[in-house]
Amino acid sequence: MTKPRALITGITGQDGLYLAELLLAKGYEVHGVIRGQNNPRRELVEQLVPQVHQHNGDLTDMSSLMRALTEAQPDEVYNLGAISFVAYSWENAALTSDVTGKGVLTMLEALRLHTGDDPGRVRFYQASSSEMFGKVQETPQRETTLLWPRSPYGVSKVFGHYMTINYRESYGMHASSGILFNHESPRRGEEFVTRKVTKAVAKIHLGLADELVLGNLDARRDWGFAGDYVEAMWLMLQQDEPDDYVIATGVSHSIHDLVDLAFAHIGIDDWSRFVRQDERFRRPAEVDTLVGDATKARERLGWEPKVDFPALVRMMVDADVEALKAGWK
Ligand code: NAP
Ligand code: F7E
Repeated sequence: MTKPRALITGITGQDGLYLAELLLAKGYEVHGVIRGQNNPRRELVEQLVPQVHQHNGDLTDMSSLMRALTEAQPDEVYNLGAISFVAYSWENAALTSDVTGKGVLTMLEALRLHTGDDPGRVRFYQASSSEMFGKVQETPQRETTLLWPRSPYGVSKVFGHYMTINYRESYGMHASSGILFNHESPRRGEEFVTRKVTKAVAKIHLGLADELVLGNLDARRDWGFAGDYVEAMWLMLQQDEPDDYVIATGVSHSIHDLVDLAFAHIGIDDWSRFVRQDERFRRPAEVDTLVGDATKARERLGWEPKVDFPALVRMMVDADVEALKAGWK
């Protein structure tokens, strides 16, 4: 029997690596698009998922995507590539729009040309985001909640989200969009708040640092584990009909709660002497609070998160302590 084939953009990122592992375990032949002439994260892919077939490509370069599709001949395409750091998106709004927004159109158009007169033969997943809800118009947020993005990143994701819906409706593509709330792991980039906190706490625990500098401690997020969330991506593409799904835990916590849990795990209850706030880490427009309603995903996909927030924070602190002890970073 021939193996199903998947092509992943953003394979060097947190989700790309977990998704590649999941698909390989399910017996897929996995292909990944990697950008840049000497991308240091290429090694990570070689280390963690050496079976992945690598293709050079960039979301801003349609011919590179067409070439990757021709070489990989995928049954499923997962579009995870993006400039994904919200704070950075204000500093590089045009670049973020080109990659995170227009890059989705470029990928969809490459796929439409690739599939010719049978547009439904390759299934497509778009990595949409809870950042699209921004200044929330309803709580909890669900698939039908009005979108009100608050950053160039959020606006770009809205463009990609509606383009995905438009290609589904215009051309009959099997294109689904996962509106994923924040999901984290020991592989999370160090610029994001969870990993910034767990790495600093691990350093403080080992006597390698004595300060953690943060921005807004009052913002609230619905945080889940990335390993659980990539399963939902795969489930969406196994449905007969394409659709859009919110993926979330339904529980929200503040940055303050995150810091509490991380320090408690190393035995520190009063962390005030270690934590300083700095305006530098505040955003021009904040998304104050997010919490998702994943009822549709639970009912139609049978998806549920397995790791809760306290367990996730402990997992991340432990992984950072172990990595620091082993001298990895
Ligand atoms: P991530 O770790 O930041 O990974 C982003 C990936 O996109 C990296 O592989 C990066 O490659 C790639 N990329 C950047 N610019 C590119 C370009 N011009 N062409 C092709 N690829 C490019 O993000 P993540 O957390 O895994 O998230 C995966 C996707 O889900 C992203 O689209 C993100 O916006 C979205 N999302 C994430 C969350 C979350 O909480 N994690 C929630 C909702 C939605 P390099 O390694 O070369 O930079
Ligand atoms: O910020 C606050 C910050 O950068 C979370 C991306 O994956 O999830 C992510 O976007 C909150 C914000 O993630 C610091 O102001 C306080 O309120 O970890 P973050 P994000 O902006 O929610 C969504 C769903 C995505 O789609 C994105 O791609 O934490 N915060 N102090 C801080 N944030 C950071 N990064 N650093 C701080 O020092």
